[in-house]
Amino acid sequence: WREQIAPGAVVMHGFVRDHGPELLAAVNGVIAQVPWRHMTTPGGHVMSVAMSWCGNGWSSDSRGYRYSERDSRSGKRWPPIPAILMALADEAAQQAGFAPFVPDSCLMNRYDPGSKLSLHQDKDEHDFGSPIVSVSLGLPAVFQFGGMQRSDRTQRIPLAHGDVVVWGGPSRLCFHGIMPIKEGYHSLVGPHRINITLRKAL
Ligand code: MD5
Ligand code: FE
Repeated sequence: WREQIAPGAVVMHGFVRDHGPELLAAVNGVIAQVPWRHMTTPGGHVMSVAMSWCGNGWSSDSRGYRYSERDSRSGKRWPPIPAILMALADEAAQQAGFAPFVPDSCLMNRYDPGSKLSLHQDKDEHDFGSPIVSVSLGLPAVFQFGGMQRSDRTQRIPLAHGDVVVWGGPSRLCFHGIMPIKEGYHSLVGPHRINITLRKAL
C-alpha cells in the first residue's frame, strides 16, 4: 500500500518485494566494479555504512562532499546505472505524482548490524526539483524523518525489504537518518540492509 507521510514523501510498501533477485544482481554487478568502501566524512569520521555507486559517483574529503562523473584515480567514468534501476525510479516517481524522472546518480549503502546514518540533509545535488527514489532491501530499518531544522522533532518510520520511498517537493530537503540496524539475517540479502538511492545530482 501507499502512504503519504509528509507533503511530497510517499512510502510504497512492498513496491519491489517480488524483484529482490534481479535488484541484487544489479547491485552485485556494480559492486564488482566499485567495491564497497567506508568513506571518511569532512569532519574525519569513518562512516559505519559502506558505500558504492554508479552513474555519477560521490566523494567525501576534507573539502566536503561532491558528485563526479569519473573516478579521479583512474580517470574512467563510473559504471552506468543498470536499466532495472532506471525503470524502477521512473515508475515509482510517476506513481508518487512526479514528472518523468531520469536519475543520473545511484548511491548504494550497505548497513551491517550496528551501522547507522546520523541525521543529515541531502543537499549536494544541484537539482532539488527532482525527487530522490530510495529502495530498501534486506534487514529492516527504522528511518528517522525530521523537518527543515536539525532540532525539529522526528517521526520514526519502519522500512522493510522491498519498500520504496519517493522524497520530493517540500520533503526533499528534510533532515533524516537511519537508527542502528538490529542483528538479523535476511534469506536473500544475508546479514545486511542495502539501500539504493536514485538521484538527479548534476
Ligand atoms: C538510507 N539514505 O536508507 C537513506 C535513504 C543517503 C540516505 O539518507 O543520504 O544515502 S534516502 C532518504 C532521503 C533522501 C532524501 C530526502 C529525504 C530522505 N528526506 O527528506 O527525508 O540509506
Ligand atoms: Fe540522505
